[in-house]
Amino acid sequence: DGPALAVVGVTGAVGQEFLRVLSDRDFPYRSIRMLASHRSAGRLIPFEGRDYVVEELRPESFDGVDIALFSAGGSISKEMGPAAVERGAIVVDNSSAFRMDPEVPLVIPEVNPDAMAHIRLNGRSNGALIANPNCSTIICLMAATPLHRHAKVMRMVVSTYQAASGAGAAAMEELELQTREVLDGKQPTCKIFKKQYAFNLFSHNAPVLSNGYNEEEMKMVKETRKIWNDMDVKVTATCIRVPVMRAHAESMNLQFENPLDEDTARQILNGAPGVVVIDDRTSNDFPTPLEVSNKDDVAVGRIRQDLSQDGNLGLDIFVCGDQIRKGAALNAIQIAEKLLQ
Ligand code: 11C
Repeated sequence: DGPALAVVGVTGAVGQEFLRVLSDRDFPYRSIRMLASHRSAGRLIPFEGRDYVVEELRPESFDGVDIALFSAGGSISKEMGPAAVERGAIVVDNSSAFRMDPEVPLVIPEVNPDAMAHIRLNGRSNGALIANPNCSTIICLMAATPLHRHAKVMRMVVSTYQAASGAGAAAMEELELQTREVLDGKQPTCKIFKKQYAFNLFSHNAPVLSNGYNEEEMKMVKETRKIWNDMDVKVTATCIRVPVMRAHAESMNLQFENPLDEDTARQILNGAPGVVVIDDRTSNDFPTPLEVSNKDDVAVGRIRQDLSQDGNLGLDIFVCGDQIRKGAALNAIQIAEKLLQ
């Protein structure tokens, strides 16, 4: 029993993670369609004891589908998302295609579930779009929101250390290959990124805009305002790609309207759903990307008062979260779970 599902982009890194998360969480479904481009059509995907044939994605693929989980890039979402909605499916889209559309809720279930409260899975012909935020935004707001609720964030300065997975499975392969090549004294193969990635880091590969920020940085600015429904919150970000496989890290400086001391902040974060605190100063034990890889929770540490701000009005924190899981697939499936409630 349960809804009829479709997974769009099932052969990609996030598509494969959709399947793992559905299984891990015993998500109920009565049928599941595995959809991808013409190139992948015909491949067999084993899932929960059955082999599924990957079907080529077409508008008709959504006939009879209740929930469609999309992760096949923005242009596929723009083309096929509306086709799925017309056929009555609720699309949970992992791309940036619809995030800033005022009609489309942009949801982190722990943060703003009310934004999707009007969307219900009740029978057919109720198509709708729900957008999954950018991974860096999700990981940032998982930690910042509980503190924001308590003391109201006025300004946030974020620096990211982003993993290969954010650029897809091919980028993860490139990192592995380059690491071997460099250790073997060979010239590293640069296909996805223009610069050597292994043993290096560089500014995020998203296009740089006329204001000097890149698109990834501006996503953090705009998506935060929409998710918090606070057009006044000031966010400035610097996004960096680091040679880590699948979890992003972020250093965040928060400036509050009301005082918040570090012990209270630690307590708040300890009680926040989807957040785990790793903050042991004595043994210098703080979150790392490896420790959160393949995990659901976002880890927070280095929780300390910002000494440059008087009156306990600032905090510094360091956050790590699995980009493919909470940054993408898990968040989308938590949205789908809300639809079932
Ligand atoms: C990254 N956040 O880590 C990016 C990738 O808008 O969903 C995902 C881009 C997006 O590189």
